[in-house]
Parts: sequence; C-alpha cells; structure tokens
Amino acid sequence: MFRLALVSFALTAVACSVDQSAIVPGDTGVVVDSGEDEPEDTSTPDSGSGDTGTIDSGPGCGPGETSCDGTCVDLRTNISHCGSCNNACDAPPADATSTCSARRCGFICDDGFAPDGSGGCAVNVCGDGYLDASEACDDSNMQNGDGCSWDACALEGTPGLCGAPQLTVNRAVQSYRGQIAATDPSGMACEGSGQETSFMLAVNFVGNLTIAVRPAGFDAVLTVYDTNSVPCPGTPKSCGNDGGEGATEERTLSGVTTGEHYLLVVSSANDLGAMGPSDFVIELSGFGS
Ligand SMILES: [Ca+2]
Ligand SMILES: [Ca+2]
Ligand SMILES: [Ca+2]
Repeated sequence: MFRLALVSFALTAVACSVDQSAIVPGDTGVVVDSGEDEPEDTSTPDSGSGDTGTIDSGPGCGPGETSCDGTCVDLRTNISHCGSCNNACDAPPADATSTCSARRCGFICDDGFAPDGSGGCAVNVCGDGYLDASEACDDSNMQNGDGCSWDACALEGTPGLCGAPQLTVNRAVQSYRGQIAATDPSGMACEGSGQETSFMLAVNFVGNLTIAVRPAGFDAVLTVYDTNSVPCPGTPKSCGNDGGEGATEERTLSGVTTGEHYLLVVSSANDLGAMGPSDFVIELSGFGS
C-alpha cells in the first residue's frame, strides 16, 4: 500500500513539471528515452506515436558540438561552420578539396598533386624545382648523376671531393632533404658543438649562389669552406648562425664560377645526441650572370 502511494506521488510530481500539450500519443512524458537529452523534452514533440528515442535538435549537443540554426556541428572541423556558425570555407583551388581544421579553413591537394607555392595545387612532378612531400630532392632538371636523380627525385649520394656527397649547382632553385646524424661530430662547424653533415657543391654556372638551410626545429649552423686549390676541406669562407631553434640560416656567395667547389657543412649549435637524427632542407638558388 505504501509503495503504491509512493509511485502515485512520483507520477504526480513529474506530470506537474511537464507540458502535457507537447507530448505525443505513446509518449508518457515521464520516461527519459534512450538517446534523448534530458529531462524529457517538453517543447518539441517527438515524431510518431511510438517514441523512437531520436535525439532532439537544440541545446543538447554532444561534447565539442555547437548548435547552429538547430543543427549540432563541430566548429573545429565543419567546412560549412568553420570556427563560427555559418562561416563557410571558400571553394578550393583546382585539384584540391576544402578542409576545416582547428577552426581554420584550408585545402589539401588531391592525390598526384602538391602545393605549388602560390596558393594552388600543381601536378606532383620531379624536376619542377618544387620539393614535393614525396621527393628527397628536386634540382629543377631531368638529369642523373648530379646529386638528385631525375626519375625519382632521390638523393644520389655520389661521393665528391672530401668524400662528401656531391651536388651539382646550376642557375636554378634546387632543394635537397638532409639529416644530421645523432653521433660522431667532426668538428668542422664554424660555431656550436653539435653533430653535422657535409655536402660538396660543384658549381656549374657563373653568378651568385644563395645557400639556405631550413632546420626542422633544431638550431642550425651553416658553414661553407672554399675547397678550390687547397687540400680538403679547404679554407673557411662563410659562417651562418643568426637564428635559434627552427630558424633558417642563409648566406650568399657572390661571383662563383663553373668548376669551383665549396664544402657545405650543416650542423647543430647544440648537442643533438639524445634527440636522434634531425632533418633539414637545403635550398640552393643560383642567379645572376
Ligand atoms: Ca617536384
Ligand atoms: Ca638531377
Ligand atoms: Ca642558428
């Protein structure tokens, strides 16, 4: 008798808090259905006579979601509501797909295409001078034996003077990926105490040569030796260590001539022994006459 009275009291109490006009046939209004936001929705009738437990639109969005015009969206990744409601991302450039990532619009190039450096996508080609993600190098030509193969844009690593892999430098933009070993510093850097990796630059044009080293996070040091008419490694010619971790180091050699050789040493200002190999990109730009 006592239990019956208790149930009756509970039903009465809940019924008093529910707008009975919004409850459809079959929905008693006292049970929170599976999948519904709670408490029982009193403003929007559920569809059908048998409540299927459909999640109602409105304020009850899931974790990380926001209600935009009654639809739950994730502002971090939704290209129609990127960063804020109704902020639709622009149409992508040709051969690309729009993206919304971390609340910011962007695009990714379709398979077989890569960023062209000017806001679009271009066919991923070895020899176009642009260092695509799949390429270890791109030296703007379709020749083998110059340090970067034409068919696969792979580093050839052929030893040159001083036993360092030789890169033939033309009047073009040429890019190469390199890696500093975790061990065995040779002490050839102009500054710093870290490990290093060397390349022999064989000049094949007349003009000026800019050497840029772009490190992946570490503090790079760029050292150039003049290796002409003297024993290896030659005499120190240029030292670049202007920036800290992740900063590009850049130096220009003026008035270089075909047949000259310069040893490029890429190193870290600090000991990277505990960090493992560290990646960098060398960009060589030959220009002038
Ligand atoms: Ca390329
Ligand atoms: Ca080549
Ligand atoms: Ca530096």
